Amino acid sequence: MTQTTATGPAINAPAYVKNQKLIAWVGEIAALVEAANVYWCDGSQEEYDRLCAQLVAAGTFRKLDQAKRPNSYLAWSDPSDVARVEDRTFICSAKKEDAGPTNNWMEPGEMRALLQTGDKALFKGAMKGRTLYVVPFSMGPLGSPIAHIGVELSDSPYVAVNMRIMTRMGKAVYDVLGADGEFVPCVHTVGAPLQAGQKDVAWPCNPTKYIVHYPETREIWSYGSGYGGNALLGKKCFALRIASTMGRDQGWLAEHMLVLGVQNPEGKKFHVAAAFPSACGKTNFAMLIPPAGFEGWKVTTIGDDIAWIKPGKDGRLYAINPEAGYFGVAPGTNEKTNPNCLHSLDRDVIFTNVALTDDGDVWWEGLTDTPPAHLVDWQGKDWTPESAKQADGKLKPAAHPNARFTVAAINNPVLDSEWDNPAGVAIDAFIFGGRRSTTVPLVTEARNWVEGVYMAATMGSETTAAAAGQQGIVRRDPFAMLPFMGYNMSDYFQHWLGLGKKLEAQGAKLPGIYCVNWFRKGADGKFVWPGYGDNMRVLKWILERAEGKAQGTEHIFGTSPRYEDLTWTGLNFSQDQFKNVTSIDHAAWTQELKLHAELFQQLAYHLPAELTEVKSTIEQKLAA
Ligand code: SAT
Ligand code: MN
Repeated sequence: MTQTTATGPAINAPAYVKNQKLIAWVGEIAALVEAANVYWCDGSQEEYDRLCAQLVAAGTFRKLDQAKRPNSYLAWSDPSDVARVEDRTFICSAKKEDAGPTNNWMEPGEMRALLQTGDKALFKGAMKGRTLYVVPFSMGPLGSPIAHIGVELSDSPYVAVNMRIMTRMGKAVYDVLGADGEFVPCVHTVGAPLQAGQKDVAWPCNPTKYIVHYPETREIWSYGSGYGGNALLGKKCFALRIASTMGRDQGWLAEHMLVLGVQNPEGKKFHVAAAFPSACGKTNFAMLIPPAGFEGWKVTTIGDDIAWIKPGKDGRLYAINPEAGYFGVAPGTNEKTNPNCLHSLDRDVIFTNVALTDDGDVWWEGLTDTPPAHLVDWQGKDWTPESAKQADGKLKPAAHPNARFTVAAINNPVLDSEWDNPAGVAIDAFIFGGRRSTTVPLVTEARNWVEGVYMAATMGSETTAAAAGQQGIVRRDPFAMLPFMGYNMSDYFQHWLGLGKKLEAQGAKLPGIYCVNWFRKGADGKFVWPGYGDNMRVLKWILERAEGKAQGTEHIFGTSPRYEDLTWTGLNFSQDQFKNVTSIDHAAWTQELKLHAELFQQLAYHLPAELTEVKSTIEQKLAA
């Protein structure tokens, strides 16, 4: 079938695409962006290989050594396009209050003028000289009642191949979509039109960037960036920002959570969903290897970043991982910190912004204790330990701190057998964790759902390289959702409270809520808690609590284990060190509560009264 539009290229929709709304929309966008041609992705291996070869020819990809790293590629981005751009991310709801004080907002008509309809609208002619790729994808197992479909139109073949790894992408999506199925339309351009005869660059992008969401019409428009969550629109844009609004309307949750399975030595299986801000080790936790002394325990991965959670008929909460791959942080990943992850990366990987070794393989900070004698860094420059030495004696990183790998979930040696189950897995516990060098203890159990929601709502974290901007300052990051909330944060708190109340009224036993902090530092500035596999000690306590087995001690805002309540086999960790990571300093908490008050002031509009009540109770206990 050949369709043409007044101004656009031939659409040439394949015969298996039956959805007229989709075809019409592709025609409309192709005309707007003046794409040179339209290519419909089928998601096949042949297509993947062909697009990767095309990216190699264009200089975007370098094929890594076939023996060392089979079927793997390395991309280096433009140095200005290395992370999510939170200050360029917009929630364009009709009313400003519905985006809330934590989001950038613009009136939808005004934004549309800027992007689509105005004289100088950014998307007008944005794909000149480029191919528009039609990328159909399912977030969640194809046809699952929890899954949803999206279609991304992008002028980036890098996006097309990454989407094939990160989502269920390809032809089969059209079978689910049928003639009149619903999909979330996602439009993406790198914002670098090519004039006739103009030579392309390896990583086209634009200094002007817009990551835009229209929650009411469930649309995503992304301009100017080719990197990660800015461009792979199924991930943060759809699976969190748009999906969170769908969840609010339909009674479910879209969360920035990993999901893991844990089997105890008796063979009993549990499922845990855990929220941490970006680049706080979610992938490590999701692939944890229990330490010595935990024989018979087994941790398996359902997801490493995002969970969609729906109440089941039995009143329990069921989670799926809407993604099909991992877009994880490479630096710091090694044989000790995360061997499962390292082995996931043995083959079939797209690396972005790591360093290249002389033998055609990859390297990043932390992969080995001693760096190779020579590398080509992520900016394509020669790198040696001598030439990289900076004034402070530290080495200039060869890989960007936010360098990433894209790899299919099926590469994970500890992938959970239920990871693809359309029904999802029943959650036994929720964990929330920030990166805090002081104040917040190793682990605390909330005494009830409302106090758990309070803990999650007031979570703080020191910022990381996952977002452009200053690093290491503490910011409040409610539910680790601050950069990913699609609507008003206080309404979201209410949604959590309301869901809990509804399920409790049905007689359901809600999952326990826990707050953890792996990142307390000692006087020497070093982390006190060993983290990684040893987090199993905390996880075991949490699961035993959930079963009503383990003991703890109640304090001002919850229950924490005493030294004797954790299993210490195989680890030398003194009572003093334990005190260091669990002590609750009244002065620090008085200060912390002031910060909670500041947050609540910011979120005052629609802030649930239950949360202010929890805060007062903690304040009274602190004062007593
Ligand atoms: O949004 S990205 O996927 O680029 C990175 C992150 O914040 O996890
Ligand atoms: Mn994330």
